[in-house]
Amino acid sequence: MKLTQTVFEALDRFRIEIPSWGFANTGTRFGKFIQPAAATTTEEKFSDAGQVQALTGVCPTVALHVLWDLPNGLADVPEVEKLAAHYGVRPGSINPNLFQDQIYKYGSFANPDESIRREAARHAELCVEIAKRLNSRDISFWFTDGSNYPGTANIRERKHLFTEALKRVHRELAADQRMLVEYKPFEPAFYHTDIADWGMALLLARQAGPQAKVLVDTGHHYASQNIEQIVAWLLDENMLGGFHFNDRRYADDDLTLGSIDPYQVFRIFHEIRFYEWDAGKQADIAYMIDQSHNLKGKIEAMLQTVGMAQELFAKAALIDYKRLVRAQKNADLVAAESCLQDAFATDVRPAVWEWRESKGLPRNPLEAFRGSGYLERITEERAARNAAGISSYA
Ligand code: AFD
Ligand code: MN
Ligand code: MN
Repeated sequence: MKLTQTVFEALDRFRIEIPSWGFANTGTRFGKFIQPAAATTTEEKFSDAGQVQALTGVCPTVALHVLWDLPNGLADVPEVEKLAAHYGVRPGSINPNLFQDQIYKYGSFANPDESIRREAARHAELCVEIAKRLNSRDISFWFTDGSNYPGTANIRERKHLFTEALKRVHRELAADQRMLVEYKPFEPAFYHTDIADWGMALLLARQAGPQAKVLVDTGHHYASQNIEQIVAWLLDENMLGGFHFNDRRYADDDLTLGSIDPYQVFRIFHEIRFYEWDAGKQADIAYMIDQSHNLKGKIEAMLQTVGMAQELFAKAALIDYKRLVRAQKNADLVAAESCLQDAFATDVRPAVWEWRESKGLPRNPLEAFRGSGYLERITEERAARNAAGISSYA
């Protein structure tokens, strides 16, 4: 009973945001494999996100990418509001696009050309305004700014440009909004990336203002980095805004969560639960997915990730912190470690299935999706557009 009750309590509070771009055709720099059922319009993305929400009940918001989902900016807001109401999933974080236009070849906020920096600032302000109109709390910034060769950039000057630009964005925020600063060590810049690690993001967010926080994308770390240690530090500094969840073997591979290293995700959830146990309050963190699949079916991969996230979050909820703290204080290493390993080894799936049934949801969302006929229908509807290479992703 205790296990079921603990899992129920954990799942009752766990929500995770899905990315619109996770339903569109994407690829690597070596090409795209077009999927006939991929979403090619904002409406199709809302429709697919609506399916994931209807089948899981824990994805009430969909992250939007401004250029891809609102190509006409504010003029698209009424349409997005209509789609959200129709498909039962609300707009979530707003993602500026400061990396795709040709003008950003040498950067956005840190571009040597002042007129391009101004253009980037204008886009950022537009994104804040779109977020206001859509009642989105978070504007989530990721920058490709950096350089490809030594000696081609003044790293300190670029740091100052980012400080000024992020301060300017912060001044536009409404009182209940946040700006999330995402870091990434490399790609597409190959020599230096201006916001390359959690320390740089922390400093810039701090300088921008009190409503700026750090966003941790689990794929944005070197292979050996201890991500949960970064999470613990940011939590302790009250600077963790949220996550972009995905998995990776080598780089920012955007694989389905837990497909490579589920124990790492569990350890991240442990640090959050441990903080909450100590603080006696729930961490105000945005759990978001940032994945896109070239080979797996888009909706199936999203359902896999949501289910995995629920299971790992439920496992972390089983950790006995009283026992853990006692063992830590006594330097009883095996006992302390066992607190985590016992929880991780527990099969929470029956309790998760029960929780879903108690909410009137399918025990197995993936199976329910496969039996729904939705995939066959959208394949029929979208195959021609996908074959013609129509996409609102690129
Ligand atoms: C890419 C980037 C980054 C960003 C995402 C959405 O690596 O993670 O958050 O696109 O713009 O994955
Ligand atoms: Mn990301
Ligand atoms: Mn990424």
